[in-house]
Amino acid sequence: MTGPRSAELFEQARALFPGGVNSPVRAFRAVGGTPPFIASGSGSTVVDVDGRSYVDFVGSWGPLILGHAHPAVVEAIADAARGGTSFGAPHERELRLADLIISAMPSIQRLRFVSSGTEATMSALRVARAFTRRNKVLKFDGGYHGHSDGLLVAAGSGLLTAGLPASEGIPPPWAAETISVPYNDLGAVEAAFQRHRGEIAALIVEPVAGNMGTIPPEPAFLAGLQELTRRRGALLVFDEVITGFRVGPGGAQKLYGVAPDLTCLGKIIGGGLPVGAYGGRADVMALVAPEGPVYQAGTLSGNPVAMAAGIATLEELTKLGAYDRLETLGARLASGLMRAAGAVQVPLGVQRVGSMLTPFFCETSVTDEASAKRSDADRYARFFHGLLRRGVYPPPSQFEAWFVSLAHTEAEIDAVIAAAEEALRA
Ligand code: HOZ
Repeated sequence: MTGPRSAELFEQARALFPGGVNSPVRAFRAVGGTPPFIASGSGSTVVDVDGRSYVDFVGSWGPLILGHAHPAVVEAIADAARGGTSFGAPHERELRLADLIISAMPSIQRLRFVSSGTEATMSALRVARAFTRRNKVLKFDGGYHGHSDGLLVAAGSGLLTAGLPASEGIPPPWAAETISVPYNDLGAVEAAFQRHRGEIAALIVEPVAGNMGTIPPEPAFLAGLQELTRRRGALLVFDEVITGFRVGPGGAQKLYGVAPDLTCLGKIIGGGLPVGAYGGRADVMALVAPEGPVYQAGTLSGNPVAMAAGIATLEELTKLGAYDRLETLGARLASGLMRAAGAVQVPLGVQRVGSMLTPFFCETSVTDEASAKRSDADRYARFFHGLLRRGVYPPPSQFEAWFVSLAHTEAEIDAVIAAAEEALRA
């Protein structure tokens, strides 16, 4: 049960916003109940308007790798804001953030800042279509790449959570330009290229799936995608909105040693403010306006305050040992959750890459959307509420990733594991 003030605010919110929220998964439909309203966040903790505090594993769905209100980020934001909050004109911070990204991800030779991951993916695919002069896009079932029309086909995240097949309001001919096949299935990719010979402009993939819960790529999957796209004259687009600067400094592309043609970024590169980016091969990015014929623009693109938050975040992450620490904490949480489940004989498998992980309530490992759906989402919902009551805030859906930050401590994680065992026993 949420506290009385949260309940009251949610009632008011219901009249104002569809479902009471500004992004579906926040409404708790997948787990039942109503959400606490957050009053503040600091480090690993959020506090709601009823004064209850929670160890947070949502982390604003990934951006807050340093934790809430990190002093360096807050100072950078304040400093930038004092100098003007938006210019709609070039400024130096854009260059600094671009340098930090390009030096970490060499496949990105040139890039364009936008304001969200959705903008990044839809823009990247527009460029890919122009470059290849083809129309179709290949994606994976349960892969979520933002809410642009053509990508809401067999999509994950809130769509998977709500059990919706896709979205209404999308003209069928647009959706028909998107082909979706099972994740981790190279044979299905090959077959799709065969079926749509010469028609597929790009293959877009989350190199570690994060929007149907955390699903790592099987060995050789990403390299296989690279080989197939090259052979078939399509571009390989990595959606690293979640994994970029999360699974390692160079994202999943460095971790798995596969360089895509284009990369989409968001979340961490904005340090908790709205930023996205797409970039990659110089010859492809040369098509973007005003250099080329592919139009894409944005008043708040490269916003100085958002750039400052991103710079501060990426600079903190370059400090020695940041990713080793995230690995240590992520591993501690994952193994602790499995131990807790083992102690009470609940079938639970935790899938993890670095500091992103998902405990799936099922006996077998999860490799794609079909196997993710076999997990016991009702059991997850009970687990979620058991944790929430005990001061832990995991994602309100079985099909999302948990994010560990540098602000979490071993002691906190151990306390969360103890709370998890109690919640599973109850
Ligand atoms: N699409 C996000 C989860 N993968 C949720 C965004 C939000 O509700 O803030």
